[in-house]
Amino acid sequence: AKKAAKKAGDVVEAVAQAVSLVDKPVPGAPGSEPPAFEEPTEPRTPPAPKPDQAGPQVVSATGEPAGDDELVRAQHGEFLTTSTGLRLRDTDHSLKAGPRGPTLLQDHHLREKITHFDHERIPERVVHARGAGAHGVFVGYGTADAVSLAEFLGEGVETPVFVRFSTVLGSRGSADTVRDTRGFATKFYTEQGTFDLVGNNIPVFFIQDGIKFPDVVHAAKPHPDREIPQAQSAHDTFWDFVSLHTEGQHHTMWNMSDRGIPRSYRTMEGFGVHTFRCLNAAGETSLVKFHWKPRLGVHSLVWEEAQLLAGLDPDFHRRDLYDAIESGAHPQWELGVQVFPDVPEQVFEGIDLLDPTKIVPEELAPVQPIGLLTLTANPTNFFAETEQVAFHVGHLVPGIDVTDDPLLQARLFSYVDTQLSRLGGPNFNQIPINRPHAPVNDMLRDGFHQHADHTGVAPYRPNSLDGGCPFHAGSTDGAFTDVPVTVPAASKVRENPASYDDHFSQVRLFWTSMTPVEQEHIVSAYSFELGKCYEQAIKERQLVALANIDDELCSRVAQGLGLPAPERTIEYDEPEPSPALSQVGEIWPTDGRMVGVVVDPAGDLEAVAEMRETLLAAGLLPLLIAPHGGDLGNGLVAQRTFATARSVEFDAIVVAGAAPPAPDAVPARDAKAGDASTVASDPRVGLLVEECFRHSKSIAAFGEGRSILDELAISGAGVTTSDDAADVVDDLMTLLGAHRVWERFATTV
Ligand code: HDD
Repeated sequence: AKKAAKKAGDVVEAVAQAVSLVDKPVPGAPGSEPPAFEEPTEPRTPPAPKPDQAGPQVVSATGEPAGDDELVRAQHGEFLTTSTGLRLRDTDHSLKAGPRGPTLLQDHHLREKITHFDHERIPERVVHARGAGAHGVFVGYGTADAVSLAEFLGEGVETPVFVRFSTVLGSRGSADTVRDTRGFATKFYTEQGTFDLVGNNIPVFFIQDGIKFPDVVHAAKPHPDREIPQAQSAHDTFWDFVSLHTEGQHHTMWNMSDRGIPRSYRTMEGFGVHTFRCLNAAGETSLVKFHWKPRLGVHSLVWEEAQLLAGLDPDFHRRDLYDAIESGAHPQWELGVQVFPDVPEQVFEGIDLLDPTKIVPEELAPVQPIGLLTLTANPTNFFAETEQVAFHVGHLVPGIDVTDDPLLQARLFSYVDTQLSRLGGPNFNQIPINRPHAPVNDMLRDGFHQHADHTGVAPYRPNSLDGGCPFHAGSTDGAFTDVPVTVPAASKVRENPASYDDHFSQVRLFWTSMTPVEQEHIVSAYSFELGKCYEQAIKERQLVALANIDDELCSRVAQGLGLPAPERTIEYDEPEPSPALSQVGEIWPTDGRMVGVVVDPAGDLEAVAEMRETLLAAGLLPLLIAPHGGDLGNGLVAQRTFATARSVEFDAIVVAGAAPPAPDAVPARDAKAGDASTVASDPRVGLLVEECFRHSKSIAAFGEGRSILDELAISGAGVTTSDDAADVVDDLMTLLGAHRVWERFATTV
């Protein structure tokens, strides 16, 4: 080693000489400063693997749990080895003919390392490529027993789950806060086999028949020539498709509403979208729609925030989910069902239950809670878990079956098929994150990436050589029963039922269910998106669709585009609004909400410390923003500086007491982090507060902080000030429960 070090030293010296013409010190050269950090020379006791590192339990071909040794692939052994377990002396230098000579082909370690690296990437998902996942637990309430015999829904039954949230359109590296639908896919590792509920945060879909999925996705993805825009629907091909294909108008309206820009994955509803068929222990069936209801309520960003975040923190939703779980603010959703009688026509109150472009308003069929999901742990390895998880609407358990919804029927094909190229073969259910927790005893054999060491000689039925195993299970052994639904005699056709022709009544239902402020946001979203289109004909055609939804909506958007508002072309019965669709008006828990606190190190730090404790005790996350990082005094540490903080990260802002500016202070237009205390005059404080005001967030100030609000002329609804920090904290909690200061938004609709 000494010899090698000497040689390395020689080389460094040579380099140092070679570059000596440039007047720069060479790190590591003889005589230069030693490096600040030394690499450890002794192996340390490796950290214990996290509990979730083991992945779901592996079950061998005989149904017996496999040994732990088969699972341990984590990086916690003492010595570096090759993939075949050979201990390595050096992974930093390739084997060469002399220090300056060519690299030798025989260097297996070099080739293994580079080859493996070259193949590290797998194709991203064709849709829903960008996502974030988490582990958790689902606990059944037992209330679903009347409709489903699924054991995991039984009272108190705990089932491990993995949930993946996603955007639909963007690539893996795209921003989280774009206007888009969000995926909400849940894998329940039940003892009767894996059940996947592969839903979205929007209860309807663009198309009624899965055969059109490639069309809608091709239209919404970036243009094939320039591959722009990334993760956006604001472009010609998307609006071309939905304006021609008016069954997409309902889903589009949801995307243009605040639902298209969620505040957090934690504050989204989830929907199974399709109607499913459930079977209870008495053999009775019912039709069911699944809903996830977030405990924190349904909340959204405002459009400007979403746009700013896409640049300032493209990982906003991913980070929010991760941080909330790490901080113990475990996100929760109740699973609920709307239940309908399983009548032959599969229609409820005139709504075709097999049409995935329709909802059933909660006022007509209440969502009945059947269990609670809590996300408790972040993935240990993003690729292994979040990237490799493979969902499938066909992963069902006894008691839950599919219906003939033609969108669902096509999905039943697509989800296995896509994994063949994405995960490289048919054995993706053997990947740890996809492994069932129920014993697996299939007769699927061989294929790429086969990990099971199957025993026995007869993977076929019937057989006598393996004792006739495996046997069929009866329904009393927990077998899945296909519900023997009668299919009416019919001709083979490529047609939809007539009920599918109503493309507008429920879009209007959604529009009329919104409060004025939500309608205002919808008008702005359509105006923005269509304003980004180039083709006049597309804008005009979409305006006709809007005219068929609502006159006011159409004329406001037309005005924004500078086009005449067209006449309505389609008549239908006026729908009854569904107030349950609105996000405004309720008060929700505030756990895990982020509060930015502007602190002046020269101000009243005792009051700040006290307020911080109160906010933490209430489950909120206060982040101190100061002119400089590090220690602020009184035990307080800055988490953000004026250079790193931006309002969009916070749900509310508090301006804590600041020392008054010196009488001759000049507004520090170019103030930087680390400058002397400039809180009262720093324009970045003004920007923080003004943006929060514009985005209708709650604002509080106490002590001297009030003068900063006065200076900025910030007052009115949602602005709370007091001498005493305790008063403003109380007010702030109440304001945050409503999510936004709704009355502050201007409305003209
Ligand atoms: Fe899909 C992924 C949700 C219609 C074909 N879909 C995917 C994911 C979600 C949904 C949440 C991401 C799963 C994950 O996190 O891995 N998809 C939906 C919903 C739909 C829907 C709620 C309508 C109600 N999907 C749909 C149709 C087809 C597909 C009609 C094809 C006919 N979806 C796919 C896919 C994906 C997928 C190509 C891409 C990656 C994957 O499956 O694993 O197979």
